[in-house]
Amino acid sequence: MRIRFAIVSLALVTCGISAPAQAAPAQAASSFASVVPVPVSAAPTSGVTYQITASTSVYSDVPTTGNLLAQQLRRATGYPVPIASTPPADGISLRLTGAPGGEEAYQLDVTASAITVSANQPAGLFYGVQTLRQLLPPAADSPTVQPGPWPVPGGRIVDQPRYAYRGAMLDVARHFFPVAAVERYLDQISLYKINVLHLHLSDDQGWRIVIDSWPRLATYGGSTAVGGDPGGSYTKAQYQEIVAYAAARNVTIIPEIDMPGHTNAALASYADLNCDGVAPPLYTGTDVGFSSLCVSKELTYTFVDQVLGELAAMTPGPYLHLGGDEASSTSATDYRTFMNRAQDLAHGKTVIGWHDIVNATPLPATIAQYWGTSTRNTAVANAGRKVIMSPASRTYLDMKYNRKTPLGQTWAGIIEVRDAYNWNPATFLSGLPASQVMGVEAPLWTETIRTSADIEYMAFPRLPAIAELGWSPQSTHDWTAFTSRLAAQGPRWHVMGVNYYHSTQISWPAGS
Ligand code: IFG
Repeated sequence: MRIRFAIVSLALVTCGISAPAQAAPAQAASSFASVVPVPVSAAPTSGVTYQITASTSVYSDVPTTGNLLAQQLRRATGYPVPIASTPPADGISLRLTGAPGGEEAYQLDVTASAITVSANQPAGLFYGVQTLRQLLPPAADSPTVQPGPWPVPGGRIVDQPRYAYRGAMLDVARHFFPVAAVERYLDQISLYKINVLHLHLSDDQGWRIVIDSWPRLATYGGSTAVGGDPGGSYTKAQYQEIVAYAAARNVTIIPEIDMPGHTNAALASYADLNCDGVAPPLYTGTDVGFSSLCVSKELTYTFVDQVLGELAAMTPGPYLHLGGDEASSTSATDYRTFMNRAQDLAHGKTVIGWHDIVNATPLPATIAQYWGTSTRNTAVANAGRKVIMSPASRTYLDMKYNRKTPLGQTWAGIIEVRDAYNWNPATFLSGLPASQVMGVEAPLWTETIRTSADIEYMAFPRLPAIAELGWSPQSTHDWTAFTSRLAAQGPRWHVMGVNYYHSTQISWPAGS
């Protein structure tokens, strides 16, 4: 439709007739039925609407969250939206006065005269605001001033998450993404109540974080990328900026240094790290499983200890991810020896490993991240530990949507939106007790992904599907209902400039 319109416009313009201005998408009024992830309970009050106006102010018991909301509203409405020093009778109040549930629970009340978000902890307040954002017209997410009106439908929402761990992973090793691109992704995933961003910081093709005691890791190991594309790495200050930006959006950063495999960038940077003392060349291909740290050298453990020490010191979150996947060039015995020692070098952090780690002797608190394609893996099911569910056949955002998708891979299957949505994290892995499922995570590997537009094309609309599986009760799981909630996100993504894939499984509103 849009292409035909463009051609007609071009024809009109070339013969001197000015084309009619393209109508902006009509102010798609949002409703309680369009919130993703779907809330535990949502009771609209028919006929009641709160209007955000030039006199609307914001009060917040948590200044960061109040400021984020006020800044967004100022940007889109052009109204002053001042920060009030006490809860305004006719404005928006974010209060730590309690809500049914835990630290991420919230209650949102919208009446004709005021909006109140109440929660037990700052996290819940942030999530109540994300829901409020989705009740506003999509234009409220515009980076530039839009005409109103700015109605918020009246009613009450009481909500809390199913799982505490609701993650996205970005592989910044195969291709490097600057701070601004990571922050853009943080803006997008936190709107859907994702609370973890796992950064895959090292691999065969690149090392992406400065380590003072091993400087060549970043300067040399970070100098390239897949296909010889530009490299890059984060200074410690830049990493801290990402951590702070994430924290303001209630996202915990989990850094991953993959080991003992996926280590060519480190081995290329320091000859002494190699068993034979010879540094391999930098690698810009996309093979996996060909590299291994030298398990028999004591220097290897000094390296791991110092790298993890510096990483832990700049990571306020409770987790370090040690990778452990695809160690095809490490013998089973060496793998056990190495992973068992590496887990003791996590400097007080809880270790997460790809589920291959169950082949070593994981510490009791060590968490396994399941990335298999199968619903059967007895070693993981019987491991007696917390599991993060990232089945590649459902959650790997680098899988193509269909055979024609220009980006991505197909080894774990073709994943359309319905495939990403239609599974249950609690029962996917047969034999795994539901109580051991800690949550879900959607990894985006970047062998074929180079830009924010590429990230968005692969992550949207499938990441919101994973976000709903992580947040909403299993009882609300319904593909048909989800498709209409997801369709309502299209106009918002259009306004935000999110380069999303217009899946043919969804009836996207015109102009979105
Ligand atoms: N598997 C590898 C990743 C990446 C991926 C691409 C894991 C845990 C294939 N390991 O997934 O490094 O190459 O889809």
